[in-house]
Amino acid sequence: MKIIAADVVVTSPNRNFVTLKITTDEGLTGLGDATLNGRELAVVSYLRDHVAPLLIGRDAARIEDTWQFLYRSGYWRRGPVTMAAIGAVDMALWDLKGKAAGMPVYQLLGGASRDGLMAYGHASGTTLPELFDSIRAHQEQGYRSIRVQTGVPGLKAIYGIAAQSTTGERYDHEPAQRGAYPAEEDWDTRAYLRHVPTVFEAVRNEFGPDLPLLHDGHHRMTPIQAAKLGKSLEPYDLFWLEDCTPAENQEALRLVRQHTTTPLAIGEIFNTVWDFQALIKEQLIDYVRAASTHFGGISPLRKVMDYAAQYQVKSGFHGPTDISPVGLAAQMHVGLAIHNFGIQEYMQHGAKTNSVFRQSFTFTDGYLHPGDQPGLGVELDVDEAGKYPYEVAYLPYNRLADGTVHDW
Ligand code: EZ4
Ligand code: CO
Repeated sequence: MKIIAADVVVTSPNRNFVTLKITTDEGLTGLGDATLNGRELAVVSYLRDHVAPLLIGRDAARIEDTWQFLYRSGYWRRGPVTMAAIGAVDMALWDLKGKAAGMPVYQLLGGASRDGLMAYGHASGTTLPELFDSIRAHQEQGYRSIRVQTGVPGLKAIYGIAAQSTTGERYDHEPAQRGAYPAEEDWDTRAYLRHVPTVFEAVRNEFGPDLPLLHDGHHRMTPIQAAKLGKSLEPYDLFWLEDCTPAENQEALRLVRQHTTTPLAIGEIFNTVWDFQALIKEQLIDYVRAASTHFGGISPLRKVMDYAAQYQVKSGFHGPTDISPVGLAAQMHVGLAIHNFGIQEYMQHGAKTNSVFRQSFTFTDGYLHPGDQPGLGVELDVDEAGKYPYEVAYLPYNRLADGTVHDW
């Protein structure tokens, strides 16, 4: 099974996506997600200029060898651009292997360890009534676990508050915004730390003790602030507190961990297993937030989870809308197969995205399943994709009241 073509497809139905399509001499095609939100074209160039030419003529069956070849022969290893490109190749080769075998990828990974993947959705609101409506709307869609983000009094625009759709069109271009310059948002950590516990108290009073609740700190706190938040949220029994400190300094989690029993999740911007090495070994986290797309694909995701299993650390793969349906399917196959699955983030793509990416996964009563089509179970409609050319879009950024740039 030789690779005869490796094409990069850029499309922007409800948001920008980069997809690698590998074709074999037997006429099979495999897909990989290479979407890097706000920096998409860098990965397009990495793939088109430096990876695709190396793939032609290679044996598509050699997934591990191809991964190691791309990772080690590149010399300048790691980083989001490199790992998104390698990840797309890895996913496409697993897709091809499944199609060649006539099996869904999870069967090749050892078969299902469960019937479905518990998914959490993103509820948000600028006020409590808006937030409660959003939680109820998610429950009506079947979600059994909910991420809660709210506005903070005094702050205008902050991460995680979805624009309320009036057109029925989903908001999945967020948090990136179309336009040639990043939008500016404001931030005040003290106001946030005061407000968030009151929100969780109100949510618990309204929805009871049972509903799993999650929260994303989005890298904005210092270790001692994060420790304080974790402690103040303990009465509300969170499923997890995510990205409480910036991803670069993993030692920060040691301090947070000493002070709170609120479970911790991190890793959506991590690229390799080495980023998790100390965090898992020292049992400083409870959930691995990596995404197949930004972590080098299915192969390394499986490896980090097998390592994490020794320490009872579970999965909580990153599933915002900037992970394409291909990337989402890839991590669903891993989640179904591994023993130490925790939860899967699932934001849902918009109708146009779903017309470009034909999917066979299901979402029933709050549980995802990747489906039983051979391979990943996602097909790309290239004609439909061609209707939506790339549009420049950037993630927002934060400034404090005095104008200082802050983590967003
Ligand atoms: O901000 O995917 O948990 N989810 C997140 C996401 C990230 C975006 C960045 O591209 O933090 O919303
Ligand atoms: Co996050």
